[in-house]
Amino acid sequence: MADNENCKNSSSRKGHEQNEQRAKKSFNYCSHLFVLVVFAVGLVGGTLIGIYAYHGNKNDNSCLNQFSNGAGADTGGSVPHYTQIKTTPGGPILSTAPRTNTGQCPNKNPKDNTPYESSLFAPLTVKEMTEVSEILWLGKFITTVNHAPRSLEESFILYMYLFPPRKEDAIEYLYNNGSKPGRYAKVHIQRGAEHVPDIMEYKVGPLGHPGANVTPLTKPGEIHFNSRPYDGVEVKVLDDLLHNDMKVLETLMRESFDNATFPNELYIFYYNGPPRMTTEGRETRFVIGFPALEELDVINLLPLSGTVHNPGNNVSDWHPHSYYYLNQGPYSTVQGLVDAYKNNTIRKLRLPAGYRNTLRRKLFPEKDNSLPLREYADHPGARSYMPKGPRFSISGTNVKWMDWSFHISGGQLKGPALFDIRFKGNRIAYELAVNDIALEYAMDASGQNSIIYMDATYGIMGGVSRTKILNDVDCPSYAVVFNTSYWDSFSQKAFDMESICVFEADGQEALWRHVSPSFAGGMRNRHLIVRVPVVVGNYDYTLEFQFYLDGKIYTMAKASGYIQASFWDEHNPHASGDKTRDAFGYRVFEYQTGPIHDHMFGFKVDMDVIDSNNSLEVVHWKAGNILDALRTQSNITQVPPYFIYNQTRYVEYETMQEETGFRLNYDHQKMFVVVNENKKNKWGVKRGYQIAPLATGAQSLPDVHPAMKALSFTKYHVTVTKRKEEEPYLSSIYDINRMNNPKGYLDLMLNNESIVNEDLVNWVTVGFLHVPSSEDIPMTARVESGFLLKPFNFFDKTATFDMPQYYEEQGSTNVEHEPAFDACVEPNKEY
Ligand SMILES: *[C@@H]1O[C@H](CO)[C@@H](O)[C@H](O)[C@H]1NC(C)=O
Ligand SMILES: *[C@@H]1O[C@H](CO)[C@@H](O)[C@H](O)[C@H]1NC(C)=O
Ligand SMILES: *[C@@H]1O[C@H](CO)[C@@H](O)[C@H](O)[C@H]1NC(C)=O
Ligand SMILES: *[C@@H]1O[C@H](CO)[C@@H](O)[C@H](O)[C@H]1NC(C)=O
Ligand SMILES: *[C@@H]1O[C@H](CO)[C@@H](O)[C@H](O)[C@H]1NC(C)=O
Ligand SMILES: *[C@@H]1O[C@H](CO)[C@@H](O)[C@H](O)[C@H]1NC(C)=O
Ligand SMILES: *[C@@H]1O[C@H](CO)[C@@H](O)[C@H](O)[C@H]1NC(C)=O
Ligand SMILES: *[C@@H]1O[C@H](CO)[C@@H](O)[C@H](O)[C@H]1NC(C)=O
Ligand SMILES: *[C@@H]1O[C@H](CO)[C@@H](O)[C@H](O)[C@H]1NC(C)=O
Ligand SMILES: [Cu+2]
Repeated sequence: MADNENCKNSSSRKGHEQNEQRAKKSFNYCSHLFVLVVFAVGLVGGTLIGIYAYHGNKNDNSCLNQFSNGAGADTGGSVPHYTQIKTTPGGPILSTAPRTNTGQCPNKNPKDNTPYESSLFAPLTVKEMTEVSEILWLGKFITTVNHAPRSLEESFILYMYLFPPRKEDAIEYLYNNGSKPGRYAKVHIQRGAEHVPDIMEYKVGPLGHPGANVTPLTKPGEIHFNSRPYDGVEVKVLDDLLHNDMKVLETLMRESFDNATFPNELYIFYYNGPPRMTTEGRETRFVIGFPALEELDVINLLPLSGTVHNPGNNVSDWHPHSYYYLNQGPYSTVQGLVDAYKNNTIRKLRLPAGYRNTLRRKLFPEKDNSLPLREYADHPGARSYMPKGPRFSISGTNVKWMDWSFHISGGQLKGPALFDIRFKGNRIAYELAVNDIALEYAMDASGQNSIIYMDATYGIMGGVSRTKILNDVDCPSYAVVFNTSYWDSFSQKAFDMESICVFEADGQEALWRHVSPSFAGGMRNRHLIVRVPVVVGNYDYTLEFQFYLDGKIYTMAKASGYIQASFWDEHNPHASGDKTRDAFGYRVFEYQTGPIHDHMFGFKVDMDVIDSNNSLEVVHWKAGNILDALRTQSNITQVPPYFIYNQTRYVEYETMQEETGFRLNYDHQKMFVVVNENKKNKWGVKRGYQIAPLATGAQSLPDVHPAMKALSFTKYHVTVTKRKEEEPYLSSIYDINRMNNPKGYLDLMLNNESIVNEDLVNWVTVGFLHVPSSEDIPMTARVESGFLLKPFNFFDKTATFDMPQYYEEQGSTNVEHEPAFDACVEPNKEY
């Protein structure tokens, strides 16, 4: 039973930690189960918040039935009750008597049993991925292994994900009774078995039918082998290659790093991208670190680094070089470094004895039992649940809620995507998709300076990244959880992981309100959330889409997790006098500098305002003198006398003629509105949706920086292009590894094509700058960025007045309320 799952004693999880002098005080995870519900205010329906009277003994480890009436229930004088509300005839009728019905709330699974594959845009399933791998192995002999590849001389599947149908075909099927497009996979093959190794991409399908086609999407040799992303197979080869050097370093490591040895107490971190500018070379930088927290611990990186020359797949050509120790080097061989170390010609580091054993206690995100508990912190906090069961429904991966509908999609590289977003019967967007997440670091550390990550290269939703929904942390326990699948190149198998949750959120604030002497009205801001918490190495990104009752869509990206640190060197010659900060960041922990970097989230926003025939209007927010303002519309020559000042704000409307990239600039503010010239609202105005970036940062590197082509999506906040099937994404997963000759970057799409009355895509990039501070240790607490899609003359009026709401006229019986509900107890999730 689920309850028992929750009753684990936290100490058992870390029972293996013998060397820690920490109080093994056990926490009872059950305490939130001993509850009694008291409804505070009865005005609300739909999802409501319950206030729980705490009734648990935190030292009591037994787990009683949450819902047993009487036994263990201490009413403490609190009887669940409603406050009375008045109703209009035909509206909800509530009795004035206190309610005593505290039975379990109705609970049904909003998700039916329709298989994912029957949804047009569903992410590929494990079954489909397995089918693809069998076709490529048995049917076509494109791969040379169907199990874990042991060398780079094999041809194997790197990644695969849904190849979405052509938009034209999908629209025909969805809107015009066209035939249903088949399901196809896009597959990336690392062809190490070829005479000249390369990467190939294929389209495979239709899946689920005999006789699927395998269509090459690239030409042999077109994608250079050296521009491939890192994967587990290569990392294993590199680990083996460096094994001898690590032995040579044993004394240096023991003396410097608190008696640590490789590979038990030290590990090699490789992902300090990019490998080099050109595809002719592949130079992989590595840094030694303590795996104190996890396999990929990037907080405890140490000042020992090197580079492996590793182009191609002939490993006997590979060799390490450019060793650095405390930024002293380069030494072309490990022996060179060891000699210099032994003859005391270089500066040395001595971490204090026992330091390593303190890391877990200091850096794991566990409750610090040396700190006193805050008042009432042992009581469960406020909660939301659904008194009459879910108001949304899910079939396959198609979701419906309150006149909204959309399809959940996505893939392992680019992450989550939504398709065919409709509100009140109108298409709003054809595709709303995460495309890439770029980070650029600056730090004073060998092996790590100028790191650039493009996370889609590693996989945002599978690949290097893994996901798991933390029940009641990421999403409320009543949320529906979706699995998505990813292809694991290391084992050549497909896996499922919990990655997406969908739920109605209790906004707990007004979406709109007004209170006057004669009436009071308001609407609670309930909204539907599709949330995807992914983990790309050290960072956790929560990507989410929020659907509002008035037609707004918020797309948000939130960051948390561990920062990537660089070693804080007490005697850093480049630091200021007090040594607690250098040109790239502050000291944030014992031996850690928090290096500055940014997080830039790139999205594809294929708006279809009613249909695909759209234009982009830019509303320029201006200020100037009265005549300038009026002359934008007429040939007036005299300032009309009623203007009391000479200066005014005004707006100028511009219909963008050609593909353009825009940067936000507070001195010249702009609003971006996608309009449909052929559709007008009741007032004759072109119907539209505004795209409002909620960015706090912008790319600051100049165009001459070597990464700025590959990363050109970070140069703009909004970029409008004509939609093309052959321009599906704003970046390429290979460009970071071929920066001198990138081939799939956003700037390439900007070739002055006309965008008036066309099918448009707006590429939206938002993000923030990160100067880590001590509060980023151990965990960065949520930082966020995003953008808003807002109806803009789309409706004739605010679109919420078909909903039950709160309205009351002074001295009148004209009273409206949200639907009534019976007091009930939050159910166990059964789905
Ligand atoms: C949809 O197409 C099918 C088969 O092509 C046809 O039988 C059916 O009548 C069509 N329905 C509508 C509403 O056009
Ligand atoms: C260092 O570790 C070794 C085992 O690898 C151990 O035998 C030795 O006692 C340790 N030295 C110190 C100073 O802790
Ligand atoms: C691999 O490289 C080594 C050393 O350069 C060379 O002797 C060998 O022939 C190469 N192997 C292949 C298959 O090219
Ligand atoms: C110390 O070793 C380094 C590296 O081998 C060498 O370049 C240097 O000359 C040596 N210095 C002395 C004083 O032996
Ligand atoms: C979802 O994925 C998890 C993790 O692999 C697995 O345990 C679970 O059975 C999957 N659920 C479904 C419905 O496939
Ligand atoms: C303003 O005057 C110019 C030339 O006199 C004329 O071509 C134009 O149509 C006028 N515009 C408006 C808005 O009246
Ligand atoms: C406003 O503009 C008028 C006409 O250009 C000018 O005569 C007057 O001095 C201005 N007033 C101020 C306060 O600048
Ligand atoms: C697009 O137009 C701009 C300005 O007219 C010009 O500088 C640029 O070269 C053009 N780009 C292409 C790809 O034609
Ligand atoms: C788009 O709208 C314009 C303006 O009404 C019209 O001329 C054009 O034919 C439309 N294009 C399509 C593809 O419907
Ligand atoms: Cu950060």
